[in-house]
Order: sequence, then C-alpha cells, then structure tokens
Amino acid sequence: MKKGALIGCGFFAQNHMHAWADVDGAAIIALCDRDDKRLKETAERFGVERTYSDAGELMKSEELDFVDIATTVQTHRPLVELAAWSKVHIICQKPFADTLADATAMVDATAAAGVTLMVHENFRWQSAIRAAKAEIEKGSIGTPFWGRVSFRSAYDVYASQPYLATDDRFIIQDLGIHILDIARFLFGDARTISASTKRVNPAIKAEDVATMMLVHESGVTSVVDCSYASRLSRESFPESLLEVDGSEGTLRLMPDYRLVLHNASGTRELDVSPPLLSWAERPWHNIQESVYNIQRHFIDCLNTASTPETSGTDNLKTLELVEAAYLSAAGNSRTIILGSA
Ligand code: NAD
Ligand code: 89Y
Repeated sequence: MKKGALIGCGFFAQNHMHAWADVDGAAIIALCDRDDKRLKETAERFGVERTYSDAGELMKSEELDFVDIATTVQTHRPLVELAAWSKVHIICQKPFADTLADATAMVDATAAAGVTLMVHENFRWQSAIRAAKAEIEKGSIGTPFWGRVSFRSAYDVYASQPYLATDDRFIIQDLGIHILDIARFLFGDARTISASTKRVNPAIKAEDVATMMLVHESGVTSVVDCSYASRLSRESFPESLLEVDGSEGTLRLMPDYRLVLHNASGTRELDVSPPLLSWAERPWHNIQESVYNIQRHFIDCLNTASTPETSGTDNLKTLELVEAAYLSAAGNSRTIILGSA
C-alpha cells in the first residue's frame, strides 16, 4: 500500500480524494491545508485523522511514499522542492508552473532526489480521448494530416474557481494547457505555434478566448481553440471535441461523446461516454473519471518503477506551448518556433 498525503484541500482536491478512495494500492493518510475550515471539512468528509496546516510539519511528522499537491500554481515550486528534499514521490496539479524556469527547477530537483514527478495533466486520460487515440493508432483513418481540438463553452467556471477571473492569465494557462496537451497526445510534439487571444467577458482580467495553430513534427497541422465566452444552443462543458482528417478517412468526437469514424468501408458511430463513477456529478463526470484514471496510472508507475506519461519532463513541452502561445498572441500572432521561445 502506497501511503500518500494531500496538500491543498480546495475545490478540485475533493475529486482527488474521491478518486484515491477508489484506487487500489494507495491510501491518503494525512491532509494539509493552511485554511483550517477546508482542512477540517475535508478530513471529516473522507475520515482522515492526521491533519496539518503546514507542509513542512507534515513532511517531518509522516512517513510517506508520495504527496498529491492540489494547490494553485503559486505554491507548486516550494511544495515540490520540499517533497523532493523529503524523498517522496510527487503528483502535482496543473498548471505545473508559472514560468519555464520554475518548471525546470522542479524537474531538476526531483531528478536529483531520485523521486517520481508526475503532473496531474488529466484531460488526455478522459476515456473519450483515449478511444479516439486508439482508433487513430489502429489505422481507422490512415495517417492523420490535420486536426482540431476544441473546447468552447459559457459555463460559469468563476463560481467555483474565482481566481480564474482575477489572475493575469486565464484560458491558455488554465484550460488551453489541457487542450494543447491533448494535441500533443494525439499528434506528437509541435515544431511551431501561433496564437490569437481575446477577452470577451468585461468582468474578468485576462483572455477568455484563444485560437492556436500548431505544426507538429509528425506533419500534422492542428487548430487548438478554447473559449469561455461561447453561448451555444447546447452547452457541452466540459467536453473536448475532436476533428481529425487522415489519408484514409475522418474522425469526429462530437458533443455527447459520439465518436464518428468514416472511411472507405463506411461510417461507424460509437458511444464513448465516460462511466459515471459512484461519486461523480454531471457535467463534471468525464473530468472526474480522468482524475481516477491518472491517479491509478501514477500508482502503477510507482509499482513498476516506470515513467508517467505526463512526467514533469514531459510537461515541460506542454508548458513551452503555453508560453509560446502567449508570446505569439502578444506579438501579433507571429509564429514561434518551439525551443526558441
Ligand atoms: P482552491 O483555491 O479551491 O484550493 C487550493 C487550496 O490549497 C486552498 O484550500 C488553499 O488554502 C490551499 N493551499 C495553498 N497553498 C498552500 C500551502 N502552501 N500549504 C497548504 N495548503 C495550501 O483551488 P482549486 O480550484 O481546487 O485548484 C487547485 C489546482 O487544481 C489549480 O492549479 C487548478 O488549476 C487545478 N484544477 C485542475 C483541474 C483538472 O481538471 N486537472 C480542474 C480544476 C482545477
Ligand atoms: O481549471 C480548469 C481545469 O483544469 O479544467 C476545467 C477547469 O476547472 C476550468 O477551466
């Protein structure tokens, strides 16, 4: 049994706790939050007796295999470094870092300590996204040459996550990061990116719309578009939709988890809806299922001493896309060559 502690008992961490209860071979034995109310409520809800308001005290007092860091980005670096010094494995929420320098420092600190570092980059773990990838890999549409990964909504995310309305950066750093990671997952690493952004909602500080174009090393050109300002007749939050054109056919992941594959043999429509886990609540259930899937993957990696798909090192490439997208948008949508941003 791998013994873990959760640091940060806020809005999204409640999903982590539910998922940990379902993951075989892992148990959360201690909680930490500097907000006493959130700490107590989470401890009571999940029956965890050992609680700490200070992460340093937690590390000194508990014998842990891993920590699950579910705080917002500003505290990731000190907490990851603390865990690395304490020689415990780490799963850390996205966005992993505010800057590539911080991200690289965390990757280096964990490598030097010999501990596993995985970024909780969960969208690629949604079952609909995995089903689409499996169809591409088995050749259902031939060789992909064009793709679109799209997330458009007007869902009120600010109610549960008020910092999204006041942070200096919004949709690319918060949500686009997942959508860019899905593009990497499906089409491989990118060579170039260009982006344009817009703030539509006057009540928030940063951009709520972003449109990005990537040219991947594989030869695929993709469009990654995100919006929290799109009032659609049917709200599909929080579904990521896909369009992929290949040499032999096309793939579409449509609202309501309908995966449509078309090639010379005809058209197939698959229902790739995520399972509704016992604790999950619509419409969040696809994200909640992906939290369970990624946390299970983390424990599998610890048990088999293998590298997580979204290791810290891997996540540097997603973060590089985020940085480059902001750079491009600030520079009249100029094309940024990755590795030179
Ligand atoms: P939140 O503000 O609700 O919760 C964060 C908690 O961390 C707070 O209770 C705060 O007191 C605590 N905290 C901060 N610094 C601490 C420290 N040094 N020691 C102990 N406790 C500390 O935030 P949230 O909305 O739950 O978001 C947390 C992270 O999860 C964010 O990075 C967000 O982007 C991410 N998130 C991810 C997904 C996803 O699908 N992967 C979805 C939503 C949010
Ligand atoms: O914080 C974001 C995330 O990671 O997934 C959706 C979200 O909660 C709001 O954009």
